[in-house]
Amino acid sequence: MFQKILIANRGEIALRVLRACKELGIQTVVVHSTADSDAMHVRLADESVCIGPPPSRESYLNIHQIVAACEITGADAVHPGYGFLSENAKFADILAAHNITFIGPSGDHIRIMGDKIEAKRTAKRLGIPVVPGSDGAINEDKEAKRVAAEIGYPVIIKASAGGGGRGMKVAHTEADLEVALQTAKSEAGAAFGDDAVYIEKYLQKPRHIEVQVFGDGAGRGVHFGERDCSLQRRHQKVWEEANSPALNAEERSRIGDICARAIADLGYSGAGTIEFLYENGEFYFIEMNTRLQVEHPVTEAITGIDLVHEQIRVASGGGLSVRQEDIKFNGHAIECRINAEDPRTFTPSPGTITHFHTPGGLGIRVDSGVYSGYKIPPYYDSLIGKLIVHGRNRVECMMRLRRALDEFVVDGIKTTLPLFRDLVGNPDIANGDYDIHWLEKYLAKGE
Ligand code: MV4
Repeated sequence: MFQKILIANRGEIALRVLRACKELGIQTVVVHSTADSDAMHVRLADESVCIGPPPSRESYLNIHQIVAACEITGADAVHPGYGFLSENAKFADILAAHNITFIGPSGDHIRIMGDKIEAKRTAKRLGIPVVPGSDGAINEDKEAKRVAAEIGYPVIIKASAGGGGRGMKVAHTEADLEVALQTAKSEAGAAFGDDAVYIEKYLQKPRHIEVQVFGDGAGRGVHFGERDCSLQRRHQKVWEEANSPALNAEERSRIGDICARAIADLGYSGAGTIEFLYENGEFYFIEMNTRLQVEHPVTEAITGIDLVHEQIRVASGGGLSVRQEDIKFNGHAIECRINAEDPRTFTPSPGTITHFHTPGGLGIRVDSGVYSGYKIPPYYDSLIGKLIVHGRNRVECMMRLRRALDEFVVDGIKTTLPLFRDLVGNPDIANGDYDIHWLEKYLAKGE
């Protein structure tokens, strides 16, 4: 087991990882920018190293500073959290070259999944169902027209270096295709320095369902069920739940088993998420994330398994603590992302939190690094906390969520709490009847 882990992140996820380290008796080091000196995780860590000024590029993304902090403190592993360097293959490789363990998959696995064309090719080879479309990159209008005619319109053109919704163009008819292809290519070239694009059938009303997987790096793979992350705005998830209200147990274990087998065959190590669009009873792979995700607590709630403990165990060579048959799904969980934003426009609202009171009681978890009197710096994302509620079934979970939202107090700044208070009273949400466009339509109506 590791002696000392360096946490290369900030905010609620830095605290989340710190808690797991403490439970496992592992010493902790956090690195932070000058804007985060007052952060809770900095206070709670055994050691902290200030690695630079507020801009992420000069601190949380500064590989040399982080490696230096490992050397100075004698950390033997790094947990990257999510965002920042968590899916940076070069970072994983550099740590390996310094004999420091990256708590995550190999640089090569990160690289494969970062290239969305290669990721899709790999998924297909491993028996994962993918969205119909081109087999590789598309360069010529003629090629694009041939593929589009074959799969049928509408089609979507995506950047291979994109992901997470960046660099996509929809073509509804052949007349739209040339412009869509050229725009997609030039935008991809400008944004990512790589203009490779591919084509897929455009699914019009899918849900976003993702499967939590884990590999031990030695040929074993398991799945921890799925999360439904359809409720989003501009590709920012707002509300996530497990299980998906759209799936039955048979569909869950069918797609889960396919994913677990694929992860085993790939020799993948650590936590991963295989993302699907789900429409008319079919799953279509779109991307794989090679990190722990923001919404992992809903999976922890329904499985009772600490996924950060598992990440640390696997990275240290101790293997997974569970076999597939040990993983049972119990009840229902919902996560609300509490952002320091206007609840309607989502404009960031940094500033001082004058009063912070979190709900409690059975089935309630709040992951947050903020406290009364804390000043939210304006340099980073606006997530200030996550409310995760568990119940024996979805109805109980929703009742408990409504009560927890009533108890939650965040004064001094605007937050997304009022949006969630509206959503828990909405009949579509109560019925679990929503797709990836539901929230944006709801917000546009201004209900
Ligand atoms: C799609 C799609 C429809 N059809 N692909 C957006 C994020 C990126 N991970 C993939 N995305 C989409 N890919 C096909 N073939 C619609 C989306 C999409 C979306 C996906 C998941 C969650 C929210 C979304 C919002 C808009 C579009």
